[in-house]
Amino acid sequence: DVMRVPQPPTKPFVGNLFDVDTSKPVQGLMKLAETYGGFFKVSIAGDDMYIAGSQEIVNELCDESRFGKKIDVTLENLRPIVADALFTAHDEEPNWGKAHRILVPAFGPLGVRSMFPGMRDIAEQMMLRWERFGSDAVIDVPADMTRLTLDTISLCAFDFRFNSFYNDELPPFVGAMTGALDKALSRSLRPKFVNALDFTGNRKFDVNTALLHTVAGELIADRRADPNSLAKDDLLGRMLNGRDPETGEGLADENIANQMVTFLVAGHETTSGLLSFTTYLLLRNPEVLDKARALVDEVAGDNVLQLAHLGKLRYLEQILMETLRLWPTAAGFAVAPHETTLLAGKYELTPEDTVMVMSPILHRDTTVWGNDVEAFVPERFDPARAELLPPNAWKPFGNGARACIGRPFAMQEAHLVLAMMLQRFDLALDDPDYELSIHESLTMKPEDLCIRVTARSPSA
Ligand code: MNH
Repeated sequence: DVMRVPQPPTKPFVGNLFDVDTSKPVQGLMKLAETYGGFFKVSIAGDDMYIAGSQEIVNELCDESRFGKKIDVTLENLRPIVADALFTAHDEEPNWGKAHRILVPAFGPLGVRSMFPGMRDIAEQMMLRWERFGSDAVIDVPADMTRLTLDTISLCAFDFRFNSFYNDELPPFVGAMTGALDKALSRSLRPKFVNALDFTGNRKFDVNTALLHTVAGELIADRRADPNSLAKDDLLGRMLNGRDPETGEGLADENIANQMVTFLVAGHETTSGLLSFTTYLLLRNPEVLDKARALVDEVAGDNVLQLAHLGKLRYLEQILMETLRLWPTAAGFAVAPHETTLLAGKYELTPEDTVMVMSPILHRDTTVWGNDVEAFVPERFDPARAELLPPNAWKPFGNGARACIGRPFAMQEAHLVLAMMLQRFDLALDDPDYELSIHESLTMKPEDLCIRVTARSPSA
């Protein structure tokens, strides 16, 4: 029998808008889940959507024979910026398959290992800066982590240096990217007619978007102008030279530019949020920090960190996984059924519906994780213990064919940076009474998280 999906009482015109703080929608939905459970419906700015957060429901939604990625309002509003690039493409758009097949090897284990020197180069810049400024300096963690991840993805993917650690002002490209993203996001939370009337904002959005494509286009043109540089086999090189094994076709320059902007957008805020939350959680859980640091000392001493060290630092990876359980920086992904179907045998869903899988809710399902869901316990991901988790209980990187292609990249980068931080510094909160507050945009990150660092042994 078809049943009605639980929904908070709605108000005329605004639906559930007031149940959900529009500046912090994810945290609002986490709160609603405490009352309405693992599957409920909300209506925001005239759009209905379903919120899924129990492992049982999410497990069903992860069955790709019945459900697939939905281009929801948020993704739709990103399409004027990046069109049919990987993140925003519909499954059936030809450029998705083409780019996916060309890029999967580049993001695979071998491809990502070859990026290790670039990752260490940028991480070293941040460590040196922290050492030189010393323990009097207050470090804005999310700000420095964003410099780090932006510089890392652009160096590793396009051999381009933003040099964010050498400039106080972020480059115009970054301003244009943030501006365009913020506008796209605010469009998702407001009715269409309000958006249509924002002439100044819309004009600025177009200017910002044009700048992103000009910069990407120039990087492409520079490569094409010189055969040696065209032969590089970084991500940009693979996009310029690679052929899709299925169709034999390459990617058009316009699509390559869309992919470049996508990597910068998808590749930096998420990983910087991860490193920021990790820093916060370690400072709040000193016994975990001590255990991790003892391991780094044992494995690497004060040697320059190598790829081989990371393989022996599994516990640090568990710390990152547990951080992504509590604060998955990309908090959700949207799915819809291929055909009208009954979810859990009782809730009717059609292909026009949008179901948001909300991982911060899923990752707090007490039937999976026990009653201490708020506790930071990296031992949950000890291989023997993690094996016992039910399927699709941990989804910070999305699902199936449309899951995050950058996962190995992000994990290797975060793993390395975490190891270097532990190896080289004593860390402390600038304000010992700091209370976690979370800023939401396309991703989540801790707000006003400031630390001080002291070098453990003076470097030569
Ligand atoms: Mn990433 C898709 C989370 C780092 C590039 N990413 C996704 C999805 C999630 C996600 C969730 C699925 C979205 C959806 O179904 O709508 N990504 C993360 C997290 C991190 C991350 C939590 C870091 C931590 N992502 C990165 C990095 C890159 C990247 C780094 C690039 C270098 N992500 C992508 C791309 C997609 C994606 C591209 C779209 C893949 C596809 O649909 O083919």
